[in-house]
Amino acid sequence: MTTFRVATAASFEYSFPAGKTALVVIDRQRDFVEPGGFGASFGNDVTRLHPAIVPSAALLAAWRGRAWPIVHTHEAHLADLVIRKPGKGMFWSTRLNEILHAQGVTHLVFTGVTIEVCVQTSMREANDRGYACLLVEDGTESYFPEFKAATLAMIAAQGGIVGWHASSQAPLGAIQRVG
Ligand code: TIU
Repeated sequence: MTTFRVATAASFEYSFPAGKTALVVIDRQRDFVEPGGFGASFGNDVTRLHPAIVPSAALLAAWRGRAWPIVHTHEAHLADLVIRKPGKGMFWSTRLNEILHAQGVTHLVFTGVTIEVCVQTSMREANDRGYACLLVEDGTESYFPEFKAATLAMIAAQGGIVGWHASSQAPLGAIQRVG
């Protein structure tokens, strides 16, 4: 099995196996990135999330082109809270862990919004379940720049206590070099 190496990841090299690494796109929903939605209802500047869209799309194209696993989550709430991803983390009250295990997925590459809420919670849940996780720095965003900086710093601190982070060009470049 081909293994791709991301030498520039923080806080040390991350490597991921072809076909066993799922690309995760957390809650890339109009509710968070467009005027009139949930995010805007709190007075947030939704345009702050827009830079994450193109890098995330580039990774999606790479994963789709190779038929590798992709996870799109969708935050949705009904009165009974049983539907899709009802919480902040993608594993709580979903069948995702079973689905990933059935496909032999061991590594997760994270994009989506927002970094300090659903992305970070999902990555922490994944780390606790034994997945090796890379957060794509330019494929995720926050309404609050200081929260983005803090999240990136805290996940890679203490020897990568939650996982790794790198720019989208790092995994894309690794994939393109190997083919
Ligand atoms: N998907 C996600 O992060 N849900 C949120 O509610 N995020 C906020 O930043 N509010």
